[in-house]
Amino acid sequence: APTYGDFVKTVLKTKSSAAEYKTVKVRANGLELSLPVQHFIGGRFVDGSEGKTRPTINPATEEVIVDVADGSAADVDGAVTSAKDAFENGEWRKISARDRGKLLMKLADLMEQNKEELATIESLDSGAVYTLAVKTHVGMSVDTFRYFAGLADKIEGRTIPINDSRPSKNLCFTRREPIGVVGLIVPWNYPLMMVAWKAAACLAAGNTLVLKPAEVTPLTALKFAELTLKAGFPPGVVNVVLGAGSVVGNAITDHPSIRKVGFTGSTPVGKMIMGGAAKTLKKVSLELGGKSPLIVFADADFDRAVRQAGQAVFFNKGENCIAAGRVFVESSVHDKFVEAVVSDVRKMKIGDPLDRTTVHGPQNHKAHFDKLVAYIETAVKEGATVVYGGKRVGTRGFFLEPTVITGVEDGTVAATEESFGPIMLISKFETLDEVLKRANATEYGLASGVFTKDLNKALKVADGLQAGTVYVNTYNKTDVAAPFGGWKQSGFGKDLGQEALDEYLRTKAVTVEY
Ligand code: TAP
Repeated sequence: APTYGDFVKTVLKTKSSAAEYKTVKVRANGLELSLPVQHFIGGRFVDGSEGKTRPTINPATEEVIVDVADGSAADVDGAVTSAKDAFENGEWRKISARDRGKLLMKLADLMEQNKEELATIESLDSGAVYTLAVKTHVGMSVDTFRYFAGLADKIEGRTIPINDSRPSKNLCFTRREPIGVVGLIVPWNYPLMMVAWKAAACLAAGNTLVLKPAEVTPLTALKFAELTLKAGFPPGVVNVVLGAGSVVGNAITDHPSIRKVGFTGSTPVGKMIMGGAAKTLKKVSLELGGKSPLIVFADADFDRAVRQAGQAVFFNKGENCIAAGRVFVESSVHDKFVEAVVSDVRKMKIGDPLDRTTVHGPQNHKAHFDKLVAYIETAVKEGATVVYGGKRVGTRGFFLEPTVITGVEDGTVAATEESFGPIMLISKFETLDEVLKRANATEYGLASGVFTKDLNKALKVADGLQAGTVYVNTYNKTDVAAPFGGWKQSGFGKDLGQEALDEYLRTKAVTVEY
């Protein structure tokens, strides 16, 4: 178990400056962790204007890890002022695109060098299983920064054959320019990775940013800030303000000098952000909730479908935006499928996320755990059957058994609302047309999957599914190079892939007469 330390004065010397700030030392996972706990504004860790703090809780033990700053609208304003100054007057806009890419690459290298520490902090703060945190939470964050580092000097405009003003001639070309100060608001399920998915594209495009991590998982965002300092990012390019969505998030959405908000979170908050951003006509991109269907045909490679369906639902304790929210199984193999899934789930080791043999850790925080318990109760009230799990594990920590539920009727709360937890809902189907219709009968459209050996069926289903991502004979195969984002009320705008850069750029058309 971690031991909890006192404030320690930390001095970080970089080539150009020396920063002095508070950290808290924590021992966990055989490591001495050093946790920054203040806002990061203008290249310095600082207390908030109101001096308020709030605890961040370890979901495996329910103990306080550390107290961190709790910000205000004034703190956001300070961060925006720094970000604006860095964008308009600082070194950031003067360095070449290639040097910007090098800084991002350096940041990725530092993240990789510190991956054990980052993954341990993620595990303590979010309950992520350590082995997964190393590979996905941190590993994919490193890959994301490397991918966008490589794109920084490949942002190109076009030359366009407009009509000449005869007898003169005209040259028209476009420049792809950064937008300016960008606000990033991220959730708690992959705290560092959600920062990386947005910040890497945002910085590669040349913007400066003000980031608000989720209130319940602030710690890796602060380590990220510390690493930008070590990498040598100019002050004000990256700013982190901690605090509540209703205060700090709201202030970001409202701030007139922020020209774009990149948001990942729930659909209701996404709508509030879009409404708020309308007041100053900010550009927004929204990665929102999902209820992703996974369709298993009787002719699928059965063992693979069972294994992958388990991953599709239980990966990261179901706190995965693309988690398969509903599994449709062709009726002839339904019972066999349920049996096989339950047999796999039984073997999942639940416990301390830092233990290398654990595969299922605690849910992220108490409010979320309580919501999941209520969700299961609702499903049962609606007539569904819990065939496995559904109960709390132990009395300390927010551990929930991986749960398998059958007999979910279309149109019920369970069938239509996202759980965001380790709950597999299985329904039977008879025909392709029927299942496609049922799979699309949701306002969400984030991801989807289909398992079949029949190429025709696979392609027909892939054509018909209304979702930003379709997986065929696989699931969760997210790659930094592939665009990722929802349709319908799952939002708009892509993270990852070259398309993500568009979210953080604006086009200028320049016309010359000669
Ligand atoms: P939200 O409640 O939407 O929170 C997301 C972020 O928005 C948090 O930082 C939150 O701050 C902030 N926020 C809350 N109210 C705000 C407001 N009025 N103005 C501005 N910001 C505000 O979601 P959650 O509970 O953290 O995450 C679960 C949901 O996120 C699920 O629906 C899930 O599907 C979705 N999600 C989607 C994806 C993708 S990629 N589509 C990925 C992860 C999660 P606090 O710190 O106060 O909470």
